Amino acid sequence: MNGFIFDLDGVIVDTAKYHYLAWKNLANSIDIEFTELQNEELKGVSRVKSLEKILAWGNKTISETEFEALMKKKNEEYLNYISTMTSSEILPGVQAFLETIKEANKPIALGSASKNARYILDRVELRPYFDAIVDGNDVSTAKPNPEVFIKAAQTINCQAKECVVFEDSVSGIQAANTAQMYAVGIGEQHILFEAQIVFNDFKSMPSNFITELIKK
Ligand code: B16
Ligand code: MG
Repeated sequence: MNGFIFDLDGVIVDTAKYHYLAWKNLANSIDIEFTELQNEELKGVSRVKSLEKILAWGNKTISETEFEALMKKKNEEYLNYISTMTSSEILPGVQAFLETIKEANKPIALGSASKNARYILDRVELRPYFDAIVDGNDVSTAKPNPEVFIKAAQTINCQAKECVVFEDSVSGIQAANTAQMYAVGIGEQHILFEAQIVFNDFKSMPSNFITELIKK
């Protein structure tokens, strides 16, 4: 593989827990129940689409102005949670894996739906590893549309078929598959079964898998 593309939330850092808290508080403030299971469905989904889904679950219709105000409120609370993040929140094995790719001189890109991606990478001090960052500010369509990964591959001058994508969400795996990239799921096999291969985390990736992936 010649290009290594990483999703952010759920792959590099576990920000899903902060998204969950912020969405739950917001949903409850407008009398909508919000469960951890529903939060699963928001993984990889853009901020706008997430709020649309929550409102649909709660059978609520609101004005455009209210919608904008709720989006702003959710992000302010989320930013508050992530403002204290440090490198201790990098998921197991991620930094060592990034080091190995760097040593192999392969380009690394970020392909995230989040508009806060750059800020988070700075907080956890991983920004220097990335040759390209494509996030929610750079795309007009959300995963499962492959736009974010196609742009990331173009930015690092790699053919789609030479790229591997690391993803924790079903929509992200589908996006990678549509882009004809090699999709590696980070999470649970029964959820991410559409990926070519699934690992619980980077620490459980056998070293021969990594070596083969670099040579592939
Ligand atoms: P923000 P990823 C996604 O990031 C999250 O998984 C998803 O839960 C979130 O709603 C989305 O980013 C937008 O995030 O509100 O920060 O713009 O997994 O694609 O890195
Ligand atoms: Mg994710």
